Amino acid sequence: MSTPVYEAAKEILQNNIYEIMLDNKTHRRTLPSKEFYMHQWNWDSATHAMGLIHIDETWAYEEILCLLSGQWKNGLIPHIVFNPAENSYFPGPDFWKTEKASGITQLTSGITQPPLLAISIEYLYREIKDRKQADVFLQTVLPKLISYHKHLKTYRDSEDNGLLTIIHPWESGTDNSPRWDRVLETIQLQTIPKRVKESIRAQRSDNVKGVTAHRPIEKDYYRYIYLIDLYKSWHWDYKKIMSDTPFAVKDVLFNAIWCRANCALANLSEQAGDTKHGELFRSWENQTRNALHDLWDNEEKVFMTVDVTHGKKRYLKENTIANFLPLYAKAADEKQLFELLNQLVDPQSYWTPFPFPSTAVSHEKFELTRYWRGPTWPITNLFIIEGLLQYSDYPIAIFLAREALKKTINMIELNGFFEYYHPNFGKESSGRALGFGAFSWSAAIYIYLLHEYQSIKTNEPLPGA
Ligand code: 2M8
Repeated sequence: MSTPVYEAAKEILQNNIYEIMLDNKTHRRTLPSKEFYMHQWNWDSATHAMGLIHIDETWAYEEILCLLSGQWKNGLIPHIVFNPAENSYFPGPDFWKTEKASGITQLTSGITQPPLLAISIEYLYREIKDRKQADVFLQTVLPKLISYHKHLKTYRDSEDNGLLTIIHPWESGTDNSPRWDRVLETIQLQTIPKRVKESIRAQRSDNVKGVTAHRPIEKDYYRYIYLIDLYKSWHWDYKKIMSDTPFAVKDVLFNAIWCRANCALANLSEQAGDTKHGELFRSWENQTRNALHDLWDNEEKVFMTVDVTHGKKRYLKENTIANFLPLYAKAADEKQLFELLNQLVDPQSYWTPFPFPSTAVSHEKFELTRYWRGPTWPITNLFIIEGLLQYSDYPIAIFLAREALKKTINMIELNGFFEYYHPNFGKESSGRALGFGAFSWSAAIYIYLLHEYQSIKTNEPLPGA
């Protein structure tokens, strides 16, 4: 495959490679963007590898192995693995101070991100041409994936109801989504220590390097950093964090990925001849699918987020992009599917000129250009496309998957590889591409989509359909 845009995508990924020597080993990772994100992010890297596998297989394994080198002794795979020589990103390793708790030499954050990794690894395993190498790769990564999933299940679902709890908005990957507003509001700004506020004033730079109006607002940012400071003061003791955190939420997006990741891990375990783990992860997959299905609210027609902070059970009904993620986990029944499709094709909700906005356009909290409160993101488009393809018995779902694919590819080709995009170009023709540029996530997703769905340009059935 070689078109100028495809070559540009490869070039971005190549330019974003970052190498460090640690423990006498070279670690090669792909940064999200040199304009700001100078470290390795968990679910970005899981996605990068799905594009990299089509360029250079070794590079794809290295991306994953490098991420896994940040795995804590207790199984947690953190959301950032830091490059020690880079100090422009805030909050950096000095702020997180996770060294003692992690038990490893890599410097990392202390929270995780949507557990996309098993899904990515299953895809790599399928795509690797040298089958011997594929098995070596699987043997290396499988025990680490298993310990990550067991860690999440133990600490994040101790009640065993199938839904994991996230303890920071950043764990959802959709940082400032309106889903978090009502939980974050309970953290009084006056209770945030002065020194935390001072560090933010002195060091926050995303809103200076990027466009302030497109980034999370200050009040939210204070709470993000406060939560980190709090967990640090509890020495990253996850028992304490889970019982005392002021932010504990069962998120639909995170759990839909968890469901599908357990399916991937069950398949990988079976592939490796480990039927016991195969059965275990299959049971987790089914348990989460049923729990997601039951989060449906028939009045608002949304899958609800559950605030479980301090033992409460408060259902939140914000209509955001997370609402479509149960499709990705095949957790929606026929009635739910049709309700979701109605919203998807409604220009007042999600069918904007460049779909799918991260919050429904009709939502009072929708903001056209502010990060995860309105803009369109390639990663969530990918989930929606592949979610629709889960419903291949319904020609309308397949039709919409094809339309969504074309629109996503077109959006990237027209605007280049940016962090996120204006969902409704309208008059603002100068502001179509938003966030930081030369963005690896968008480049990798573009490459992945082109390879995975080559039939897009024809009318052949799509894979999975
Ligand atoms: C954004 O999140 C980081 C914090 O993790 C940030 O704003 O500094 C989110 O879009 C997240 O989903 C993404 O993984 C990360 C790197 O691209 O940036």
